[in-house]
Amino acid sequence: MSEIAEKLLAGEQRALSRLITMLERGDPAAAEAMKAIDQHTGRAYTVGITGPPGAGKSTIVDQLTKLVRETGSKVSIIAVDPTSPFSGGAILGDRIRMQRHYLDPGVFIRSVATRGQTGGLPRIVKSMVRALDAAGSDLIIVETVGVGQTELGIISVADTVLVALNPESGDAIQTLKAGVMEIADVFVVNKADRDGANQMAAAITGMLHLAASRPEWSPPVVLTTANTGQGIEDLWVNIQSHREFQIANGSLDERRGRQRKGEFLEAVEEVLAQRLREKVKSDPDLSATLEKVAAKTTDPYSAALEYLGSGSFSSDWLNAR
Ligand SMILES: Nc1nc2c(ncn2[C@@H]2O[C@H](COP(=O)(O)OP(=O)(O)OP(=O)(O)O)[C@@H](O)[C@H]2O)c(=O)[nH]1
Ligand SMILES: [Mg+2]
Repeated sequence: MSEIAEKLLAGEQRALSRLITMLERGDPAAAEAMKAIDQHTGRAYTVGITGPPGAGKSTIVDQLTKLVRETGSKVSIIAVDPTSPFSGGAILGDRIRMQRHYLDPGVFIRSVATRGQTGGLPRIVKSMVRALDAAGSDLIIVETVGVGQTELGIISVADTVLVALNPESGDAIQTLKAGVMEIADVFVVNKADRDGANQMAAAITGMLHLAASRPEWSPPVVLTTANTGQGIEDLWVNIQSHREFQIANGSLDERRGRQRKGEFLEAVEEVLAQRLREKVKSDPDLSATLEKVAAKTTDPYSAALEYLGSGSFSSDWLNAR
């Protein structure tokens, strides 16, 4: 077994940090360690939290962490930050929001910058969750911001998805329309100290009745005032209920299996896309086809099918490195 995997499984905090740094750098040795720790994952519970900017997600995470730490459980927090690597605004905000946990050895906090990258959740987040799991975290919380693919991508890693909204957020209905309704396991109406929290909760419940997409689990709507801690215990009780529900009916294993299948397909896509980019540079047949498409000698879609059926696209292409 790789040395770093061995140390990580033995609970060495430094090995965990080192592996995550290796993952961030795309170090090929990280893959070997990930392979070795895979069989040692599945014990941790992963909670995702998403919602519009400023909804209070980090404040909720901070309070949940405080609550769960009181039971002695180890908590890890991954903040997925969509800002550019240069602004660092959200990361700085999170540091202030969660500073009371930075000196606690039972809490691990790491930010992942998406650097404007579009598409689902950065793949590194899934690897990080597995590494944290194998290293002995009991609860892993992943925070993502915004409405879009990254936000919906939280479903690919979380056992329970929390969607945080605010009473005044006029974008709430918009948010719910953007596919978030389908991924939420628990709704959190945060900033319940402001006007309209109950109406907001009722509106969400109404929409859930209309959609009735998952009759077996109706997502509860929890009111919180995260900066005072009000409602956080209730939220934690609802997260645990969802966990127990999924364990009892076997859907947790199913969910995790689906996530792993998705990750496999994503990895295949990623490698194929990478090879295609290399081919565009090096394969004269492909360059000739591209020129024909550009000159309207052939249409793009037929040309693509023809190329895929041609000798150029052979096992040789697939095996190319
Ligand atoms: N009045 C009120 N303010 C709150 C509440 N919860 C959080 N806040 C404040 O709302 C602001 C944003 O909170 P964050 O926790 O940083 O929100 P976030 O959703 O993590 O923000 P981003 O990560 O930047 O999207 C902070 O100033 C918090 O102190 C609440 O329940 N009531
Ligand atoms: Mg935040």
